[in-house]
Amino acid sequence: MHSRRKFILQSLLGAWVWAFGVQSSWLRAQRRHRKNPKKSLPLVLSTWNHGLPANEVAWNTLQHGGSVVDAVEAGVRVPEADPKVRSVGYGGLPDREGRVTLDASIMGPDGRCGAVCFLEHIKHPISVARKVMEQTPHVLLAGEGALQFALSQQFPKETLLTQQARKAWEKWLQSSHYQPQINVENHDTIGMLAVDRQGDMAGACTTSGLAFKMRGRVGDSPIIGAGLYVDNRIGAAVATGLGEAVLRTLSTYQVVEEMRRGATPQQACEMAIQRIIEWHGNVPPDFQVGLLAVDKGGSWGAFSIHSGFTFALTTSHGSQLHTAPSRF
Ligand code: SD4
Repeated sequence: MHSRRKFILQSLLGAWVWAFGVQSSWLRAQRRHRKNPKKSLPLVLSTWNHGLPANEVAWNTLQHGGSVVDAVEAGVRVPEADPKVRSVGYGGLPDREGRVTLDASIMGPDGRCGAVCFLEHIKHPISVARKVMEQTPHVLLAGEGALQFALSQQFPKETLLTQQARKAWEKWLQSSHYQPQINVENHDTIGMLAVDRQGDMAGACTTSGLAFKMRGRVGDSPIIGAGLYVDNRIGAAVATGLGEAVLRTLSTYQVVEEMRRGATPQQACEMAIQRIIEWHGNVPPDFQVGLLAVDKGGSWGAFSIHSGFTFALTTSHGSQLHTAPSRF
């Protein structure tokens, strides 16, 4: 009994230390922004821990005169090329047939956007998405057609399945338990938003999607208004987590529309997460979704269903990793 009470007390103390330590870093950053909003621009915001090195490249691109579109493209190419990142580009976990299929989208300040989905053999789907935006009259190319287009644009055809990813797939095959849910081990799509000094903004989102998904499954990341949305007059938002939940409610479009109606980026993210929870019966769902948003003034917001959604923020104050507040 004595040790049980000690355990409960320790857990409560741990939760308090966690809440104070983690949440306060996020609150401090928001407060700093409110005091001096002008200093917050430019700004780069991206999902998960791998956002830190990605933000660095995006930030340097802006500092060297690149546009916001150049910045988000260059930024998310970092995890796309990193074989240790198991949910984006090269090294991403394959579908249940052992094939790596990628989804990506990009959207710029002029309202133009481009995307690819169910794309195989191309290490940088985000750059193919940009070519779709700039070189075609279309928004989204899929599968074989997307690959054909990429090859016509001189992207090299590569093997994206690494030894480690193959091993993970072979291990999965032993049980072949089909549970395409987002849990702690497999969520790390990169979504990135950048705002320059003038308040112009762009976003990018790239992923290998759910590990061991059904062949042909496409998530929210390449769908404009689901995984990514930018309206340069208002703000921008990006999503990570279970794509089906985001697709059902078009979360990033909702976030931007809430901001249009006067919500702050933080309030807008909270409203869109609430919509997902309501849609799924108003009980704590067994999946994760995280949202990030920015507005033209460089205010930003972050919110997730469950705790543990980290994001990287880079401003002239430097880069920090924060944990978003969450509903549960
Ligand atoms: C998907 N939203 O394909 C992506 C997965 C993800 O963090 O975001 N993982 O559903």
